Amino acid sequence: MNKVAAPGTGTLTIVKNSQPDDAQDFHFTTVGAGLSAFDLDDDGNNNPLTNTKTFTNLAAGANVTCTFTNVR
Ligand SMILES: [Ca+2]
Ligand SMILES: [Ca+2]
Repeated sequence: MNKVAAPGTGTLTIVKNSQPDDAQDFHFTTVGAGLSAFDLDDDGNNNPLTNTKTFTNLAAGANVTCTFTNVR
């Protein structure tokens, strides 16, 4: 089944690129319809976390905010 985004929607991708790569987890909080909190790390593998998060079908023109906290 093909999924086609509804007209007038957008996609947001957040990429965490730590220097150097590290297993540190970064917790992101969000403000905006269609978003929810998530965690990323950048240790070079996907287990269990990836370094990217994508939200789709976001309303056009909506303001969104993503904030991360470094707990180290
Ligand atoms: Ca990196
Ligand atoms: Ca990882």
